[in-house]
Amino acid sequence: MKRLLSILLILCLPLIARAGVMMMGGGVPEEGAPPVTPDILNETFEGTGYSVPTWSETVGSGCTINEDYDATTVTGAPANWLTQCLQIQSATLVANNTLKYLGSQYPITYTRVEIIFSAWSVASGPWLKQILFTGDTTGNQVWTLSLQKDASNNYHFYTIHYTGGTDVADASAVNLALNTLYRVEVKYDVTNSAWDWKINGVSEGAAAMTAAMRAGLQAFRLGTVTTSEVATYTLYYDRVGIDANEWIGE
Ligand SMILES: [Ca+2]
Ligand SMILES: [Ca+2]
Repeated sequence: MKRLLSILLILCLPLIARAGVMMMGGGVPEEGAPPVTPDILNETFEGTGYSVPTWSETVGSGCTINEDYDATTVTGAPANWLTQCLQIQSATLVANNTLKYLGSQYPITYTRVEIIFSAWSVASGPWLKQILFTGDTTGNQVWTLSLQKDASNNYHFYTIHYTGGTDVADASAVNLALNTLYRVEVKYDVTNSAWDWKINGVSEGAAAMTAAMRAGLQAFRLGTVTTSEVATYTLYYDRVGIDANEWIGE
């Protein structure tokens, strides 16, 4: 009998523990709960074409944009990239990008993009290549993400954001490697005058913003935008999200 009670107790322990968590917290997420689902944009590239309408592509001569690329063949891609991701190959001095308008201009945005480079071919640093552009309703630059090659030929992420009536640049000290996943997250919060950006969950420099700021974010472009930097690269994007309230996270 005693043995039977012990077995029953062991079998019931997970239920007792779960009930305890629910009683304690109410809002405490259960273990294994899904991460934040982005409420403005949630693009995973699954299925034929884009997973969210409507993107418009500008494919440069000799370049590739493929939103149906087999994610399982990308070195460094995690399981949650699932079956498809976005591949962008840029040849040289041409614009090569895919653009989406968010439908409204959002004063608070938390953006997440996951990026893997499989090739970058340039002569020598210093050098800069914009790989993500965000704009307001009239197309003014809000913030951008670039790949920087410094004078020592190390690669970094590099941001520019608009605050105090000007473009402010910020280079990360994190040295990047090929075939490696990077989760880049950016907060541009006009309502609370706050800026921050993270690489793999680590802040690269939170800062207060001052007027004039851009009113908000509406245009969102992945890939090469400007045509002034000579370089070629192959990169992959996935799990592109924008949320109006909070960091999306991993
Ligand atoms: Ca697809
Ligand atoms: Ca995917």
